[in-house]
Amino acid sequence: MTEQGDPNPSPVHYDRVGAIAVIVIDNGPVNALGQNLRRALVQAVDTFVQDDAEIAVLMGAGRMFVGGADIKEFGKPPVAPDLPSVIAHIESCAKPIVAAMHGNALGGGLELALGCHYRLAMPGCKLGLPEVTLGLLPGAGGTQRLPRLTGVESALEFILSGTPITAETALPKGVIDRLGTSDLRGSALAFAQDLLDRSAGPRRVGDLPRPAPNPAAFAAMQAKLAKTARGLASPFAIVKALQAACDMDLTDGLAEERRLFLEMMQTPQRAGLIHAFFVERKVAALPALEGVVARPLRQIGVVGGGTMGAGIATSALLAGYPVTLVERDEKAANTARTTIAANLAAAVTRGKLTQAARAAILTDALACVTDYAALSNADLAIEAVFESFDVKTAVFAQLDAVLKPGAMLATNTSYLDVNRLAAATSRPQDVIGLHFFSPAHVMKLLEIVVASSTAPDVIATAFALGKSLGKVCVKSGVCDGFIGNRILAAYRGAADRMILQGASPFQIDTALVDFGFAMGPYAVADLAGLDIGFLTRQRKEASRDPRDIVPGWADELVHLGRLGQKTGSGYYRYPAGSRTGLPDPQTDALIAKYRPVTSPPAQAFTDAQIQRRYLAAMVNEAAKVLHDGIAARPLDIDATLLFGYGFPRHHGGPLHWADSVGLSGLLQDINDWAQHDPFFWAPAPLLERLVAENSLFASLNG
Ligand code: 3H9
Repeated sequence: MTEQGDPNPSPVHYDRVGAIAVIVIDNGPVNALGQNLRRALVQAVDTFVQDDAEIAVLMGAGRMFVGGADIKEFGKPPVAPDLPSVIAHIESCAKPIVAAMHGNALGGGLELALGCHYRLAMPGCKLGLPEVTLGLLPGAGGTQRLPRLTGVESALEFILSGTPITAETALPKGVIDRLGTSDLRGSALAFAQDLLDRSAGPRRVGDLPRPAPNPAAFAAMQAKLAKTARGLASPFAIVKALQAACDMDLTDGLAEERRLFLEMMQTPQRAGLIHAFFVERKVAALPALEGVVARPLRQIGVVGGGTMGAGIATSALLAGYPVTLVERDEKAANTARTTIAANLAAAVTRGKLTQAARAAILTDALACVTDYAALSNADLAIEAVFESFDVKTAVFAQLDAVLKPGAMLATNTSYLDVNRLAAATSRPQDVIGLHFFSPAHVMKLLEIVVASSTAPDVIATAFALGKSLGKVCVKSGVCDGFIGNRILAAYRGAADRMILQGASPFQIDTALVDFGFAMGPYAVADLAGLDIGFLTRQRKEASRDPRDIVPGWADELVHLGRLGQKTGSGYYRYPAGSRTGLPDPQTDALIAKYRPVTSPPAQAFTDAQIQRRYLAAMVNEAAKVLHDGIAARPLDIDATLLFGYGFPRHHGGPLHWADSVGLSGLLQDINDWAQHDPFFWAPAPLLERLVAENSLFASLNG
């Protein structure tokens, strides 16, 4: 515990208020239960046992009670004391201990509170067991103690969802005993005093009877998981642990939980999910921007009110920015307003906004106009007009003329040369790319495309904006497609090549769904509309390398009017009104015409082969993107694919996946495929270097 002037202050403070001992966890930023803290907690309980205090309250300093076990320790050998024994030490204490929670009580944090004898939480405090989102299960008694309090069905749903509930919701469920009032310490002391006045002794959740078994609930959950958690391990381990809670006494149930927890800890899924957790947080930490002050952002302008522009405006409005949207005429401006109003109504339905707040936004914060002059006060204007260099430069010229000095110009282009767009203005230092993904108010990824002329404080402002919009921001350099669409072109190319060699779209999609993608590339193409790919191919025609292949079958589908879901057929057939595609023999017959009759012969691919080629193409191109300096770190690429392209989170991102399966084997395969198709499968120099050095992409994350 803390000694004054100690250079290594203890993560736990102990003091007394009369007969009440106050134990404060102080291990910022999230009071994670690392080894030092666990040891200090045991010492604090021992001090409490030995002194004459009659009751103790346990609370957190800073923003929260406890954010959970220390995730940074995972994957390393466990160090004593482990969390289950710390909690057992607390639960077995002969004098009562009260947990007083605020902010967050997550994972091991909530389990710690469940080991205490009484629980109070401040209004709005979030209580959750999010271990499933990390490929784990609660491993410090949560699966055994929680169902003793709430019943097994409720605990099963809560733990499998991983989603926290508020203190207000937790109270009637019996997870907490009391809601705090104004301040944490005052509420905690008042509760402890009440307990003292009632001579309340320790009351152990572990002493409660086993929860009543509920075979129907288990069967229903198993059936649900078979569909929703296919390929994942930890949801099924959670079900087993809760079954143990019903079937075993506390000691055996805890042992079974620990066994399952340690088993999950060894899975690649756990490593992938925890990599994704850290990537999401590290991606915006750019050493080059340290100390750079962002420009003020009070008023945002958007040009273009189509799906993308309206989505960007919605996102900014939801974050509290006033937005002025410019359209070319009254009719278009009204349509944009209607789209935004509908987006905001959907946000109300999702519980993100109140009706009153929506009404206030539409009245006070949004202006849809036709005159660029309305942007004279904007600090940033984002154009989201038709994807053409000429159209966008014309819009930038108008913006350049009306925006005040120091105001930023952003383009939402998904492939145009931002360097050239910037050079066409009088303020290239103020120009940046903000590549939102559709729908812009929903999708998490924001590619921040930095031109060679962009000023550092403009980059910092873009990151600050993205953070306030709740986006995962990735810095990209300028190239065709930036990070994400450039890599997408490569793995789509690999899929098309497999089609030429005998695989069907259905087979490819099925194999990739099996890998964990929500949809395969051909189902996605049908959803987006095949005309989009067609236009991209036309755009690239002039610069296409003659050695590249063109999926003529995709062009032919477009010529036949098979544009995907919106026309009832594309790669798949969509029976009236259905959004689920059925494999279509006509598509297969059409594709067959494009396959070479002779070399290389049609191949039958296994699912594993399809997955490996698709991912190898992704990794190879990602290594080229890194080598070219378009992405600064492998984690930027993992974030891009995870948050914008549906890469399955439990694989951690393509470069984490590559490290985990082994780079030398991947390079070997790429070299083998290059024998037949040296143009497409040219190995990335960076991949070759990493293999030669026996190194990993992770070594480049800094
Ligand atoms: C568990 O508990 C297992 C047990 O059942 C059994 C054990 C035997 N550990 O997110 P933020 C870092 S599993 C280590 O920006 P916020 C984070 O990386 C765990 N570090 O703050 C960041 O570092 P940096 C179950 C952690 O206010 C900094 O703290 N718990 C941990 O937006 C600030 O984080 C969870 O899954 C951690 N547990 O959100 C909860 N958590 O500054 C995971 C955070 O270097 N955590 N860091 O980038 C969260 O959901 C959010 O961090 C939280 C705060 C809501 C707590």
